[in-house]
Amino acid sequence: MAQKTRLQNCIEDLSAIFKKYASEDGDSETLSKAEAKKLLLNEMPELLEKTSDMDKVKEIADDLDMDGDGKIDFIEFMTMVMTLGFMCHLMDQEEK
Ligand SMILES: [Ca+2]
Repeated sequence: MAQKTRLQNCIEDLSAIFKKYASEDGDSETLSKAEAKKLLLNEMPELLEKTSDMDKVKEIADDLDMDGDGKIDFIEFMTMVMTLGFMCHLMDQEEK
């Protein structure tokens, strides 16, 4: 098999990160609010550095649940990743 590209590895990593946190309770297909909070705190520490109060973390976790079913599915997680990627891209451009 051909060696995986960086993009392929990135996509696999995203899926693995989602699974890692989603699997902490019985349902590995979705993140509970507690799992989402843990993911944000562990994986996006710089994002949350300035907003260290837990209310803000809860607010972000609530915002991720776009359909309001109380859980964050993979599509909702990927929407967050896409938004963060877009924000990083904009910040990079501003620095130039
Ligand atoms: Ca949801």
